[in-house]
Amino acid sequence: MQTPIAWFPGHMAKARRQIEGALRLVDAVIVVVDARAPATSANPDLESLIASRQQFIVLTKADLADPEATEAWLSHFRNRGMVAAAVDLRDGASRHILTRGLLRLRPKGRTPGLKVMVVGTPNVGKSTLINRLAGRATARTGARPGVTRGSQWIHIGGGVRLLDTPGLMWPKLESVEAGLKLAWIGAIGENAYDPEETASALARFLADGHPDLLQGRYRIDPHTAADLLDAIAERRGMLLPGGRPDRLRAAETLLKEFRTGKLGPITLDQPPVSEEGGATS
Ligand SMILES: Nc1nc2c(ncn2[C@@H]2O[C@H](COP(=O)(O)OP(=O)(O)O)[C@@H](O)[C@H]2O)c(=O)[nH]1
Ligand SMILES: [Mg+2]
Repeated sequence: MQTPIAWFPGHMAKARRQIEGALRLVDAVIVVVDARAPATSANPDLESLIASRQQFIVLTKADLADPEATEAWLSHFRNRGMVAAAVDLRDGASRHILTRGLLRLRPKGRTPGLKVMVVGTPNVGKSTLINRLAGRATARTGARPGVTRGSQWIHIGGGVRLLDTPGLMWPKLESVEAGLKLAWIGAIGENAYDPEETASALARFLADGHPDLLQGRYRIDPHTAADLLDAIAERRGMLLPGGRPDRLRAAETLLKEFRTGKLGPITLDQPPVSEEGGATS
C-alpha cells in the first residue's frame, strides 16, 4: 500500500516561514495535537522551530481518546517541562482548562502581558480552540506592522493576547502507518486516500488491538471473519444488487463511526513508556 498523500515541499517551506515570522511576536506557543494521535498529528520539525518559546501542549478531542492513554501522554509532556492539558473543545468547560494552562506561562518581553499563538497540523482543532478562548467578549485590536497580514490580537483576559490566525504545519508522513492514522482520524482530505484500503487497514488494526469494540459495534467475530469489511456490510445489510456486500459503504461507515467515537474512545499512538515509572497523576 502507498502512503496516502504527500505534502508539497513548497507548502512546508512557506508554512515554516510564516510561523517563524509570527513567532517573533509571541512569548509562548499553544501546540495543538489530536489526543488520539499526539505523535502522528504533530510535526517533529516544529519542535526545533519553537524551542525558544514556552510551549503549552493541548491535546484536543480528548472525548474521542482513551483516557488512560491521554493521562500517560500528559505525563510525558509534563515530564519534559511543558505545560500540557487535554480538552474536549465542544465542552464549554474547556475554556477554563485552557486559561488555567495559559496562567502557568510567563511573559518574556518588556511589554506587560503574555502574547501567544496557536500552531498545529490540519484539523486538530486550532480554529475551534481560538474560538473557545475568544469567547463572546472578544476585543480585537487592529493588525500591526509585522503581524501576519490580516492577523489580529484577541484579548482573552488575564493580560493574555492571542494571535487570531493559527500557524499551520503539516504532519510528517514518514510511514504508511502514519498516513493511515491521519486518514482514520479524518486529518487528510477524503480525495487523498482510498476509502476501502484505508478502512480495511483500520478494521485490521481494530481486530488486533480492540476486537471487543469491533464485535460490540458490528456483531461480527473479528477472529473468524474472512474479510472484515464484507462482514460489516453483511451485518448491516449493505448489499449491492445481486447480493454482494457493498464494501465501499461498509468502509465509509466504519471510518465515519470510528471518527465520531461510535466504537468507543481509542488512542492510536501508544504513549512513550513513562520516564518516571508510571506517573499518571
Ligand atoms: N469531538 C471533538 N471534535 C472536535 C474537538 N475540537 C475540534 N473538533 C472538531 O474537529 C474539526 C476540526 O476543527 P478545526 O478547529 O476546524 O481544526 P483546524 O483545522 O485545526 O482549525 C471540527 O469539526 C471541530 O468541530 C474536540 O475536542 N472534540
Ligand atoms: Mg482552522
